Amino acid sequence: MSAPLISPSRRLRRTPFSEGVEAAGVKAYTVYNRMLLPTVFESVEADYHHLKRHVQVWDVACERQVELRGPEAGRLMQMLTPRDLRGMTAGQCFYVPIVDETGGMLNDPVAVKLSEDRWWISIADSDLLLWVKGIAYGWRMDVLVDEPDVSPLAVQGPKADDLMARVFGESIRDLRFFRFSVYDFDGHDVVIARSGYSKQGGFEIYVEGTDLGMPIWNALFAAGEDLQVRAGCPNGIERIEAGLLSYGNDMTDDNTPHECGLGRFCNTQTAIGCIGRDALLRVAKEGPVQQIRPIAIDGDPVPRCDRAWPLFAGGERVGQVTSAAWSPDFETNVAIGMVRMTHWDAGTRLRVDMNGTDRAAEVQAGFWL
Ligand code: THG
Repeated sequence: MSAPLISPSRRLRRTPFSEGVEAAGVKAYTVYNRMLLPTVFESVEADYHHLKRHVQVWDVACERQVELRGPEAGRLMQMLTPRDLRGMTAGQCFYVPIVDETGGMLNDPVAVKLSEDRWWISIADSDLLLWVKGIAYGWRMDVLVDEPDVSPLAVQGPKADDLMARVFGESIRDLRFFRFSVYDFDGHDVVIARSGYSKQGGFEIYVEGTDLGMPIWNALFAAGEDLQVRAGCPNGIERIEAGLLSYGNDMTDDNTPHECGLGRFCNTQTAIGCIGRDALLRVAKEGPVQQIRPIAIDGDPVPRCDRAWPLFAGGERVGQVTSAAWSPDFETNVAIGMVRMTHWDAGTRLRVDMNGTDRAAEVQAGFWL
């Protein structure tokens, strides 16, 4: 069965790396922040095995930056998230839930503190820029908010350190997790963080402008031939095994961070001035009544999960599966679901309705990676 194509247009933005992605034989894209995001090169399974053994270069330019610049940048950043940012220094990245006034998730980006008065918010797939601009304007804050032309390029996999050391120098091996530093590429300063949307280890290069895009892409491929470097993309199987959540899939603005299992990234008591504080203090006190859980689905490989699959116990609806894939390494279907408190204990047996086909499933104690 051949899937319908996506019609290209100016509205669906290309990236500084699109030329390289196309030359590498991209087979499928999704749309993320109105930008093309590759989803398949060889096959999702072949890409998965390669990611876990070698090293891949990912065009994740769709992780757009919302830049905050000015004397009140730090104050605005703290208004946006219930995570306490007081201990965060320039050079650090923080995974930060962003919530609205009801405590509903608006995005789950990575905040990059470039300096006291300059931040990047590396966003997931929702129009966060409009929310941030509205808040800054409404509060008459002394801060500029815009989307700079900054395109992350991820280098992920067990050989990422070796590849990056060849292109950016040995010192990059010393970079710690969720820290960034500035490295030289051909006389240009580039911000590089040790981070990325996989559990295989690696880096994210924040490429400023378009001109350096293909030169950096090409340098990585030229340096990594013997490391079997390939073009890749966030992998649908690996990220479920790892429990990395996908905004719009696994959570929406109907969910609180606590429901999403992101309570550990909230310090609502001490995050003074954050939007949604009262609402979150309530849910933090009572505890959520449903929460994200790893779920194994029995039997043969499941079809693509492109809508929520209801979860049942007996005749009662107790939640939904929001992401699922066959895992070759764990030889089971791995899934992420939102499950009601009454049925979220590890070992609970459930039924999942996959677009009309019923299957047995079980709540797991933890994610697979
Ligand atoms: N990198 C950058 N921007 C991004 C993503 C990214 N924007 C979109 C999307 N991914 C945002 N979502 C996530 C989800 C998980 C993580 C990062 C971004 C992540 N989580 C780790 C974990 O949960 O184990 C580590 C969190 C921590 O310890 O702080 O990395 O990938 N630039």
